Amino acid sequence: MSNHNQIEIPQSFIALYVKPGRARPNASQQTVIARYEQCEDMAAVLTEHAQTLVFKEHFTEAQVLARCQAGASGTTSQDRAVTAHPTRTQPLKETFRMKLTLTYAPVACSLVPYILLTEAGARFDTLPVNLAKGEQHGAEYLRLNPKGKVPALLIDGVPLTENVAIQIWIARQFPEARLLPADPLDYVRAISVMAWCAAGIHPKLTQQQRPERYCDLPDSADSVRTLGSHSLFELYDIAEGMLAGREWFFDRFSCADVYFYWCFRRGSLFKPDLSRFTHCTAHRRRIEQRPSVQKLLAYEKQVQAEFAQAT
Ligand SMILES: N[C@@H](CCC(=O)N[C@@H](CS)C(=O)NCC(=O)O)C(=O)O
Repeated sequence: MSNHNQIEIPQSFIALYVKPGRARPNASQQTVIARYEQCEDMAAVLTEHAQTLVFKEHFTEAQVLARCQAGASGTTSQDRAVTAHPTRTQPLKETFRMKLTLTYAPVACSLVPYILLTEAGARFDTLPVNLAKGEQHGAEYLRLNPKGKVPALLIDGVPLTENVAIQIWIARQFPEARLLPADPLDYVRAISVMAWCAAGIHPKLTQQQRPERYCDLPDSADSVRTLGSHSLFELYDIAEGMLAGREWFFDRFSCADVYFYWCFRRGSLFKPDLSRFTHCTAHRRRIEQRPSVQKLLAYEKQVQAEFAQAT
């Protein structure tokens, strides 16, 4: 179908007016053309809006589409308002129906996504994993994460692994929580800190916890730990410099703060003397005042108690 101005109406649009078993549209040509033009106008407005969200507000394409979909299918005026006038202050969680499940173990680095999801106001479940019992190596868990590690974030049942990737996903999925810096250079610098936590600091913590994975010579555990703690302290020295005179690693609280918080807290649980790291300690105190972290700490205790009871 085409109108007098040579606008081509796609067959897929015309098909919307053709009832099952009928060959012809149940509306006049004029009506279909008018509706199509209206849709084109709306699409132009939405496209401009979507481009602003993607390029200026750093929303992902999936978020923009989810908002459009929520607006098209939603019945509440609030949902419609979100679609018509998206702003960064509107809670995205209303428009997101995806089911999130975090595999979680007390004290482990899975506390990072736990805190970030809480900061984002996301609704999520946890799947507690008892690492001491080796549940991470069981067939059931390996089906979720063949690497046998926490965290894994199940997004509508599909697992996402690796802490850095999970954190970036959360930050992008819940942009209104501003969990990564908006400035492009600071954004990648924050990822640089997170990658350093994952690839630089984390292995030194594992060296304290599991020295036998580093050297299987008899009676070597203590020297493996001592060697590891020297390099761990060198890394804390670097963080100490980064945090000097600052509240957070970047202009505001971000994923980098939460990940380093875990790195520092986990190290402290081996009971070394950390008194020289005054900035890292102050950073830890600051972060522990946040409601999200308080919630995590209470939850950690609860799971620890449940695990203790189960043994
Ligand atoms: N590269 C992974 C490492 C995760 C990891 O090592 N998790 C530890 C807890 S902090 C774990 O699950 N350990 C169990 C094991 O190694 O058996 C990530 O960054 O997510």
